Amino acid sequence: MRFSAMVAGAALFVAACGGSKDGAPKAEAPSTAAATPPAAAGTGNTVTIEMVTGTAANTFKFVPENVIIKAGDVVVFKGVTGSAHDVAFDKDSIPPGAAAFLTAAVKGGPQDMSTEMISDGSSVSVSFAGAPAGKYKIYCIPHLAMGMKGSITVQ
Ligand SMILES: [Cu+2]
Repeated sequence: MRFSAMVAGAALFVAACGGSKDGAPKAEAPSTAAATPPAAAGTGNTVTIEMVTGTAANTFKFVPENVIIKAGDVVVFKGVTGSAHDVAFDKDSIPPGAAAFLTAAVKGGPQDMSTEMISDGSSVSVSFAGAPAGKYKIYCIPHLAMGMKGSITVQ
């Protein structure tokens, strides 16, 4: 609403100036230019989250467990040690409006918003370009019971 009001105001301002000059109103051109949304801000940074199996029995984790990124960053989930892991986004905790983004960006797993199994040495990258800001909770499906969880906060 605020953006539309600004566009209307700019158009009126231009119309007032242009109209008094030569009698030909020029209100149309600036309104189309102003309607173009700004490009999604993104740093293009890459953040790696390793998926590891600890030395103690039944210890599986994301390292680091919690990361903070900016929209436009890419998160690489890398299998490092142990059995294969996957990454599932917790549908019940994602930010408003994030479902469509995640459904399109995270695929291949046994449920919506989850990746295929990632074995040692391989990785899956997820671009957060266009991701709504907020906290995204993640977990590894086979190791959820063992507490393999984490979060990605998009600023
Ligand atoms: Cu796992």
